[in-house]
Amino acid sequence: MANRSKEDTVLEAKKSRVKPPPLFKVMILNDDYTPMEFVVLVLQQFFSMTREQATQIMLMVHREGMGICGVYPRDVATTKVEQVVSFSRKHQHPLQCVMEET
Ligand code: TYC
Repeated sequence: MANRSKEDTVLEAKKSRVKPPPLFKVMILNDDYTPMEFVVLVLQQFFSMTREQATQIMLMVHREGMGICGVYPRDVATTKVEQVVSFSRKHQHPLQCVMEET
């Protein structure tokens, strides 16, 4: 090996033994009390949606009962849920936000 040229070396692909990190869906749930405008604001503020996207998702959740706001690694999803719940309680709205592994 000491005097073998670099061109003779074959690099074989090695199977990775690590799984990709799990991803989590962050979802909001419908309720009868949180104002539609507040939900639109939350989606714009915490999920970087345009007003149009946020309005579409809010109306979908209003009709269907729940909807996905985004998909993230565990720590990011956890932070989103905490931010939405804390902001909603601060404004005295019961909006629920949960996460679930994909
Ligand atoms: N259903 C609420 C209303 O009629 C609006 C709403 C939409 C609340 C989506 C929560 O996740 C929600 N004011």
